[in-house]
Amino acid sequence: MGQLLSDTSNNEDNGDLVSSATKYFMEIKAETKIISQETIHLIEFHLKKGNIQGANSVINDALKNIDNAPINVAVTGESGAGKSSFINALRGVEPEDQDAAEEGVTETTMMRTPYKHPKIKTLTLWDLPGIGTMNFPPKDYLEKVKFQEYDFFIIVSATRFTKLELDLAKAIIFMKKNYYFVRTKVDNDLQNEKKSKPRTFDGEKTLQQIRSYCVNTFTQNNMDEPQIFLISNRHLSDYDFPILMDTLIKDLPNQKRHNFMLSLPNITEAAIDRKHKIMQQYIWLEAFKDGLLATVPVVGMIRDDVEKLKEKLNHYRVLFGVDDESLQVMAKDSQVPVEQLRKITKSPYLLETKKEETLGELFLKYLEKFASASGGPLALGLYFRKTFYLQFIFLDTVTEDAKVLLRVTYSKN
Ligand SMILES: Nc1nc2c(ncn2[C@@H]2O[C@H](COP(=O)(O)OP(=O)(O)OP(=O)(O)O)[C@@H](O)[C@H]2O)c(=O)[nH]1
Ligand SMILES: [Mg+2]
Repeated sequence: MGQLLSDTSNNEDNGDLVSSATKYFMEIKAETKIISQETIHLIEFHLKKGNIQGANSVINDALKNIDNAPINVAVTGESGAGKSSFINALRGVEPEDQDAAEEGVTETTMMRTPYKHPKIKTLTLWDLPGIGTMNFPPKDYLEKVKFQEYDFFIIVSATRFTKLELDLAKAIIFMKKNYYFVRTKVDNDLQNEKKSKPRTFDGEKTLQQIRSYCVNTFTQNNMDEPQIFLISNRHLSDYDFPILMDTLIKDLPNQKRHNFMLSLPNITEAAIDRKHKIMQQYIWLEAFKDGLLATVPVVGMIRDDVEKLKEKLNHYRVLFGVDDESLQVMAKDSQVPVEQLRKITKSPYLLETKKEETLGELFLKYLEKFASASGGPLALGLYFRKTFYLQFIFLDTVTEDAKVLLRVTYSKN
């Protein structure tokens, strides 16, 4: 984040703005960018021409698009394949939670059922009946389940994929949508194998066997071997679940990546870091947009800023799963007392002021500390307002908290 502070160019120098924007976007990997290359070019184009208003409105539209673009995920598969469990895993809810997708051994999925993500309102996961149970040819099945509404399809199986599911995949491609084959319950397979062959058991080999067994069906049906993701809905940080998430993010259109990434459970430190990076991009865009129009640097902090910052911090805590409610759930799952979890995190105390001190004063103190750690006092005339630096500080704090909590609770599982 050092580069954000070192740039103190004044607002009228468009050359600096252009190079700063270009440099920032260049450093972000293509597969994690939240705005498209065309949008980046458009911003640069306006800036080069000195059309500040134009650049500002392009960023404004891009941010609105990121906030509002609906994401719809279709999850299909035969009864008992693990659809509900997969949906619950993606929504970060436990089966016994009130609005969890019902998991069970009986066939509970007869029609498509939408499940909204509890934190990301634009994300809906759709539980679809398996193609085998519907008795329709693929094209009709896709029409019935309203295929055009989804961003992609997850085809789930706890055994091998059926010929009908392979045909479904072909039909999905024909409709210009993406599909992903997901083989669930590999934890069960590994356990069974271990029981039956305790001496010669080799986990990697078993996984390889499951994979080639699945792939066989494709070659037998003259289809190219697709990537098959072997997962366990009970152990998300293991096997191919993290790779599946990376693949989904990479394949999504830029503007949908931000919310999808934020929706994902904190299963690994890499996943948390990814959330951090994606949120940083968003704040950066907001700050940059704001800075384009700011003619006078805002020196102090107004009460409105303070209120908004409070809201932001709380929002980040929820998104990163380090808010009070999440801590309670985590405490219950990991059997670590909630007070202990609170004690090892920093974000719950960020807004605690000492006697007589206002939040505004406290925030300025954070800024001073932050600035001196980054090598020097914050220069006036930054085109990023101070409130944005505070958002970066908050973001860093919740990220660190999420990692600390992951380490503590993971070691207990
Ligand atoms: N060990 C293990 N069990 C799983 C996994 N995924 C699902 N299960 C269990 O398998 C059973 C069926 O899972 P569901 O998620 O209800 O399957 P479904 O596809 O929604 O089934 P229907 O609603 O009947 O269509 C439940 O008891 C789950 O707890 C997994 O990855 N590993
Ligand atoms: Mg179900």
